[in-house]
Amino acid sequence: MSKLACFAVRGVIEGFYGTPWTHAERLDMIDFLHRHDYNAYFYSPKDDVYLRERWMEPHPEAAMRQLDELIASALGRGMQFVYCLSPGLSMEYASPAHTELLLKKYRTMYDKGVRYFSLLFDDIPMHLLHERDVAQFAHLADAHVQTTRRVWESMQEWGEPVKLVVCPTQYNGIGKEPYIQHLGRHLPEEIDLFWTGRFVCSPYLTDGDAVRFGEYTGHKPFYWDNYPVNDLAMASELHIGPLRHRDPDLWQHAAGYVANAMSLPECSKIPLMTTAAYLRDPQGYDPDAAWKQAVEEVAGKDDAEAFFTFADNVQSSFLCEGESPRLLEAFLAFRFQFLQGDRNKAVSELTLLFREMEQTAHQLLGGMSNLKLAKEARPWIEKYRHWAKVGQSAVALIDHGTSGKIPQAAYHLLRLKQWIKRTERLPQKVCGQVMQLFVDAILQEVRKSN
Ligand code: 14T
Repeated sequence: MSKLACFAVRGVIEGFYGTPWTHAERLDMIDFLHRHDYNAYFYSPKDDVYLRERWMEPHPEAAMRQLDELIASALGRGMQFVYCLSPGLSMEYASPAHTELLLKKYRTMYDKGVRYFSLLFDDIPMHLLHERDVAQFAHLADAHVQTTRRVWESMQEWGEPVKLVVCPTQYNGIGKEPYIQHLGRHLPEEIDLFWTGRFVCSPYLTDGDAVRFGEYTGHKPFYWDNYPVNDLAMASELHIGPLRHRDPDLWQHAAGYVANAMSLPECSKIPLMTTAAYLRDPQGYDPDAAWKQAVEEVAGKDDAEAFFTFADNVQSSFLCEGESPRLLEAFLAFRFQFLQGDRNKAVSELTLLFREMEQTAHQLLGGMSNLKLAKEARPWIEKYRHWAKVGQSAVALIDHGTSGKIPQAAYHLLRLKQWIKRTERLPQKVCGQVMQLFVDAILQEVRKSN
């Protein structure tokens, strides 16, 4: 591992909305992260109420025992366990009592050996909510500066050195917005600031943006990369494609990097392995090569090929616009063959392709060696199987419809419509627009010939 060309902090954050990982999943993930050269796990599930809504209250005893185990597991591997609190929904920044409560929660973790903390102000209103805060602070950034400074100063008195990273309320943009400039310029340099780049989910993370952020805030950005997370409006997408478009020089201008994962931990491992490859060697990173390797490791040797065939149709996200490249190529070849060349050959090749697609789906649904991966990906594989059925009916339709076999064509048209209806009921995004385009083209061709 080229230790020099590297992000100092390389982490994964459990920072999504939705079902948090189970304790067993977390332990497994910490081990996975360690094996892939990550050095930090950020504990911040949005749905652990004791981190957000009920941030003032101590974790229940059972949860505390599990936290003990997670901390031991991370520290035992030489990794950081980062304890994150999100008090912004209810905290009165002007209240010394609230600041004390916040510090008490951090201190409990400090006493357990945690030395890395995060204070999150994301996803709250951009203005002050409490009357006393409005009276005491010039604006939200002012309140966040004062609170953070107080927390930081108290932590300094605890003895051992600690790290603190803050998530600003405005965590994306160009880095010169008034809120983030004020926050950055009034916080000590040692405190890091999270930044998701230009957007919440940024298609590109560039060194130019990182440098600008640094110039205007006085802090190198700590990248919070919202990939592979698939919560909220992205829930129908399964983000198993490789990390893309992160500048090879980003690490030089960044304080750290953390990937926000999906609530599906086993599926997350595929993109997270590609991210590990990027973090290990940003210059030499090859997304497609890393992806292939990741699928081989996570799906296992026996299922890798089938899973990869499937995954080729489940890569679209804000990182990657194109979908189903191999399928699309096959359609284009089919159209050419069908119109200009050997019609029968065109039909039989595409029939075979859709049969293989169905077989692939069956293999994955029937018995993958990685049961957990199979279970998590199941709804998307089901959708894939449905598209295979749509494809088979569509090819049968065009075959009969353009050769004058009207009764057979009518039968396959009916079947096609049934399968389309069933397929449309499944919300999972698979094959993007590619299958729809294909079906539309077929229907048009059949109409033409009648
Ligand atoms: F803290 C931030 F950097 C951040 O990204 N916060 C949340 C994050 O926890 C969530 O998983 C992620 C992806 O959906 O985006 C942020 O949450 C949002 C962002 C929005 F713009 C939730 C709703 C939004 F409209």
